[in-house]
Amino acid sequence: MALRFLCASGSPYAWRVWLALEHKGVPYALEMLSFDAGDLETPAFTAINPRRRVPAIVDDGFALYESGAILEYLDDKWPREPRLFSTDIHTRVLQRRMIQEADQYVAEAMGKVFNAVGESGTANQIAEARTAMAEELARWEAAIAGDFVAGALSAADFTLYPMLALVYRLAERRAPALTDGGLAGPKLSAWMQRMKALPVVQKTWPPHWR
Ligand SMILES: N[C@@H](CCC(=O)N[C@@H](CS)C(=O)NCC(=O)O)C(=O)O
Repeated sequence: MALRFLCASGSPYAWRVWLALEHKGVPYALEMLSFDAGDLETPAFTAINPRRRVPAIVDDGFALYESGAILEYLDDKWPREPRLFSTDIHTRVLQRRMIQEADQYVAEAMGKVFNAVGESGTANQIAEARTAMAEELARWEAAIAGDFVAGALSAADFTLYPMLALVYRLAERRAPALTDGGLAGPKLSAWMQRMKALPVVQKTWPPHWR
């Protein structure tokens, strides 16, 4: 039976797993859930993830949530190429570090963006969110050395890209001031273009963004 992938359109955490599944060519059955329809509140879903969040997978009866853990599981269970994590220890640990940095620091700045573009968001909050995100992205700008964030295309790229794509989409639709004057530097902007052009990214583009 194909692995069940429980996803929701636009979730950067779910998109990370979707990219990983496609990249590795793992057969999966996509179950697109709806936040608005209450799909994450059903007993069937909470039995899989009591935290009521996407993504989650069920592989041969084994249920797993938390996108970072799911990526590790996919690479361990299907260790063939292409890999999500490098076989070189130093590159691999850099990829893991970057994932932790994205989940902590980029996510924190992303939360500020979310609050700022919400119903009760103010111009001041938008300016503060922009500063926080720009400061964070400057670190990534300094860190990028090649075509991808750490070595070959990896779990680290699949983690960071959906977060930044979401920030840019929110800016475009709700608060252009967020990206005024350019939020990302030239290397990170070029990386975003490279990521967007990848067939896996095009294939998994959030359905409601199309
Ligand atoms: N740390 C979790 C975060 C997952 C998460 O926050 N998912 C959000 C969507 S982006 C969610 O399902 N939220 C539930 C809701 O909004 O009702 C992971 O990496 O999987």
